[in-house]
Amino acid sequence: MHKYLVSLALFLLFMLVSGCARESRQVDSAGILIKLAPIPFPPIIGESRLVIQIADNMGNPIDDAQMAIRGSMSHAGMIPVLAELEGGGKDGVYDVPFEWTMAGDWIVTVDVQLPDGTMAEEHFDIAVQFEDEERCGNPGQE
Ligand SMILES: [Cu+2]
Repeated sequence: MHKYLVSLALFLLFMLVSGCARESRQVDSAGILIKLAPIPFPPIIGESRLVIQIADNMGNPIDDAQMAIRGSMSHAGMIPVLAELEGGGKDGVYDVPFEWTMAGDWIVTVDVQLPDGTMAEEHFDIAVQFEDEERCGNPGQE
């Protein structure tokens, strides 16, 4: 029952994120499904986590994926933020520490490699909110 609730909560979270992120739920040509949800949501500047869910095209969770995670923004002078896995997945879910260093519109790229060499990549558009800091990027764009 507890496990069911966790799954339900994750499902709702992913639904929530996919409503805001333009490319959050796509199956790529390799047939690997990559979902991503920032916690907390909506994300704010500072230390946070990315909950990443990896499954095959039948929906079976994949726990032994390697991942390279890179967050960037489109403006000049932005230093990309890289994140590392701290172990494997559990039921296909990976919990990755990540720091949002600026507010504004981010693109998080997740590169996945499976033990058999299969590779997949997915991009997620994520809007990070600011607390006290100024919004980065061009204010005239909005
Ligand atoms: Cu920036």
